[in-house]
Amino acid sequence: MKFYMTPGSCTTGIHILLEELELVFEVDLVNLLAGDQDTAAYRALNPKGTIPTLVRDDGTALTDFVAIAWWLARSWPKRGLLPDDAEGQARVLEVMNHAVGTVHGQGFARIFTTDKFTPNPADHAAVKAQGREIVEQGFAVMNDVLDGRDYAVGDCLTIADAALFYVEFWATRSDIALPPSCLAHYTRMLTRRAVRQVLAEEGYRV
Ligand SMILES: N[C@@H](CCC(=O)N[C@@H](CS)C(=O)NCC(=O)O)C(=O)O
Repeated sequence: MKFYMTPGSCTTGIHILLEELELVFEVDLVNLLAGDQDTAAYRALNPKGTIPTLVRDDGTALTDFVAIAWWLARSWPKRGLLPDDAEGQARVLEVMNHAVGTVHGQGFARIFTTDKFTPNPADHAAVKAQGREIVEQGFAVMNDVLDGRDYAVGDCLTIADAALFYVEFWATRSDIALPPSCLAHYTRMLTRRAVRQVLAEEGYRV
């Protein structure tokens, strides 16, 4: 498989899942600042011009964090990255959509890519502040969810934890304080071999 990723981006979450599953894959680094995601070759794989993209062994490309994570968990079910029951699976989706759609897509996106939300530089500070508020509210919700449990939906790692981890990682690097249960989750994730390996490979010392 070929994994299109950018160190320190949302693709870190998928990178962790690939390592947790001990899969063999090649990496293709996408330089977002240089506009690699807008080249014709990349758009042919992923017309949305986003990362992550995963090209599978049959040559087909899969895009979107939640879709890729779900496909990985379903394709290697013995690793148990997705609960068997409908309730557990729904809870996984609930956390993932919150982390990827709200905390990242609505919150951090306003902070990191402010100009996509307003054409007016005079509004940038307000948009960033709004993003920060969304992120903080998003973690407050997750803090209650995580209360009394080791991982996002119970005692075992699931694909939801990879989504939650990358937004927690961004918070620690953006001077946004994680509430206690999110910080405990983040710290627990950092004890995992796969997580440490991925961060080291992506150039981070934690
Ligand atoms: N909802 C999509 C979007 C992911 C996303 O926003 N990725 C960012 C990087 S973290 C991106 O591709 N940005 C492209 C750009 O800024 O042009 C997904 O889950 O894959």
